[in-house]
Amino acid sequence: MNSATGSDDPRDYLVEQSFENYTETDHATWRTLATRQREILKGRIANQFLEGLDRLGIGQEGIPDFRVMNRRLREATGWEVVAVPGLIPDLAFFRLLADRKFPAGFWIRKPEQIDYIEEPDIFHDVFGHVPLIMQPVYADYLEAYGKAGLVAAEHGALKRLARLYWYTVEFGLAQTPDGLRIVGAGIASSPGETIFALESQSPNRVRFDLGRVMRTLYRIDDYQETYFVLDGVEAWPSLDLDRLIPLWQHLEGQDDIKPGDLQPEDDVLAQGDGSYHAAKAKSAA
Ligand code: HBI
Ligand code: FE
Repeated sequence: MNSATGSDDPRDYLVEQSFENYTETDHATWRTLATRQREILKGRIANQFLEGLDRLGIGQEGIPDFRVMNRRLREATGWEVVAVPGLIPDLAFFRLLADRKFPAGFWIRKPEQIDYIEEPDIFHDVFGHVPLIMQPVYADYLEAYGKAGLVAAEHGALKRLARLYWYTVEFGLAQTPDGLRIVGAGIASSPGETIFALESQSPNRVRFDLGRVMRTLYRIDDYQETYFVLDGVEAWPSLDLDRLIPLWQHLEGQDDIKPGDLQPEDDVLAQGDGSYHAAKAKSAA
């Protein structure tokens, strides 16, 4: 993620959602996206995510009003969503999470950008991220992530935290009794990646390991070459600082791992054939 640079004080970025200012076109864009995603996510997303959507009342009616949604969220886990204009600097982001506040872009993509946007909008941030924050274990993980981020900044370990977020919160998969399921918001808000992450022969699917993930580079421009798989929808890694600080020290001597590379110690659930990215590289050459 290319985060913004600027003040580390989250208050400098908070804005009103200004719910009244959305146009009928904006609500229609939300409905199109939400209807399509709900359909495609059936049997592919963790049940807890669908439950979260229902309990939040995030549906096909249109863009959710944060004032209404936050009442349900506060009641469930003590979290709330706050509106921001876009990406904010890492430290401001961590401070909000540590305080159980999730920053969400308030704007929605234009109809002509329906399938691809560069910066996260309200559909990605709210539809993709907020349903799981209704789950106490996930809510605790995100708070711990924010707190760990503040410490990482003092240990030169910000890139470790960014990779962890990427491969869990954004692009995580989880093993469940019903099979492999999506838990990452970046996947859950993208129809193409919903199918690709679970069904394509191309990417690797590797059992989650905290140190391994913190060494792994990621791509922000396309589908992932490797997905990491948690042992369950509630099996978010523990982020105790007593464990993280020695881990970061240990990782300092180790090379980064390229997005598509496998390691001898990996627990490989499915080795990808890399065909998707190979074809793209060829057509670009
Ligand atoms: N800002 N609004 C917003 N949303 C994010 O997901 C976000 C951010 N700033 C920084 C950031 N993510 C990541 O780079 C951190 O997890 C490291
Ligand atoms: Fe996101």
